[in-house]
Amino acid sequence: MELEAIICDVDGTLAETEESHRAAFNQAFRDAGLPWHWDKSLYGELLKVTGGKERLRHFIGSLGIKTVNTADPSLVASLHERKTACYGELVSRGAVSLRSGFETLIRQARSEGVRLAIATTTGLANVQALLRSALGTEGCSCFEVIAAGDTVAHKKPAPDIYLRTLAQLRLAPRSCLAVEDSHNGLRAARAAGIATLIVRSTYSRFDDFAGAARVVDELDELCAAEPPGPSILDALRLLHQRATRESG
Ligand code: XBP
Ligand code: MG
Repeated sequence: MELEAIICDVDGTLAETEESHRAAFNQAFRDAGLPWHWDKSLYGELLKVTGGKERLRHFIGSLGIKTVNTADPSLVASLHERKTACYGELVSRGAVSLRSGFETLIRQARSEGVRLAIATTTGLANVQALLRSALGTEGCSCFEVIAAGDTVAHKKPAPDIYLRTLAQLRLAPRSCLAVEDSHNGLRAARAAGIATLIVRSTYSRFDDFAGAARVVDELDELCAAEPPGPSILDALRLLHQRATRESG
């Protein structure tokens, strides 16, 4: 079966964004006068909960009822709004760039007519900020579908965001390949019936990737340098072909 579309996750996959998300959460806490700080180790644990608002709710819940402010129902919304603004500023200042190989893949896919889409947990504003900063003003138009954030009822590991992306592309799961970095992302894509390539990220390095079509540390690993191997896009086509053949 021919590969018709590549569906990319954003956080951890297209770019190593999580340190900027973490910095933005911490800035929002400081701005609100809260004595909270998420260090790398705590953030690694908190990442098991996908979605910034959901992560905040989970963290506040874990503090217990005695903590000040936590009874305020608008706390999560206002912290997340501030966090999103801080993240946008960081990204527009160039704090985040695309991971190795993705710009090449995007160019190859566009020139060879393979459709590109995004299925992510983060908000649309964050995706747009990243694509503009990394690929210029036309960055967003590289992706035919951008399915983001709160457009679905259940975030990853639920398949909802992938099912929405497939519906918008009007494609069957078997004609697509997902590119993800995390266990939750893999579960979401697989539950939607999509073969999945894992490009491990800083925070997901030790996740369980059973069920992935392949696991690499960087996209360029897919094409051996000597002798000249396939292009990244051709390597993805081969991977997709093999994965769909194996699944019957
Ligand atoms: C990424 C996330 C995101 C970001 C925060 O998950 O969980 O929530 O950490 O973004 P995935 P928001 O890569 O699996 O899509 O604060 O905008 O939700
Ligand atoms: Mg991710």
